[in-house]
Amino acid sequence: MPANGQPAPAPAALPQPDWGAAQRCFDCGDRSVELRLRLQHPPLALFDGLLTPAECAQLIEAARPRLKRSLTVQTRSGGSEINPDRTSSGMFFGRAETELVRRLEARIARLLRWPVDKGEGLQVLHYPEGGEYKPHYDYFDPDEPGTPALTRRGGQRLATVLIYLNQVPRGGATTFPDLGLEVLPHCGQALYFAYERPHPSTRTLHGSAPVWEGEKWVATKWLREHHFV
Ligand code: PD2
Ligand code: ZN
Repeated sequence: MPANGQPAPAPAALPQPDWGAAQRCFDCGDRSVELRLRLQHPPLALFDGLLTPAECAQLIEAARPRLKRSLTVQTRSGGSEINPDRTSSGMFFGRAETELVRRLEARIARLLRWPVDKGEGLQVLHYPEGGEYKPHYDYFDPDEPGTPALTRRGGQRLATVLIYLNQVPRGGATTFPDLGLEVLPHCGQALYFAYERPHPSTRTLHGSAPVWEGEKWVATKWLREHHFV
């Protein structure tokens, strides 16, 4: 809640698919994805086939040599820090850094009707056995002193797209404690959810459950209010 006690206003629009035609398949430009699950509050959907298995493998191999222990946003300063709640490694691609990244960004932009330039660079995460990410919100908390520094580059985060790059034999689900929902990683599937204001009432608390067997690879795309530099 901002200092005046009023909740942050909802943005005029959110990244979201066109639900109007109640269709099963959604056009992403060079391919289409199939809707598997949809929730209305929060806006959340699981799509099959955003990436092919070969594209998932290609993204993993491009990311692998650049992985570093994941940091999280330091909410006080707007910087970043190692966080024991997040035991993964990760890396960021620049926007359109490779042909595959550019294709994936174009698919997400078409599916969610949100311009590519309002997206952060794609992040790829690797969780080894035992790796997890404790529940958190992806938006920047308006009450934290570091938030103005974080939102200067493109405003608030409005939506998250998680793209699963492999199958995990046991564990590694994306969990939503307030919804009682667990999504098991499935290669090429994309989980989308949006938050109309930076507030827990959006019920978008989510985390990555510990990997019990094998490893987990996932890509994250965050969509912003404004042009992200
Ligand atoms: O890897 C996941 O399932 C996951 C869960 C929660 C990723 C993120 N958050 C994230 O990258 O913010
Ligand atoms: Zn998250």
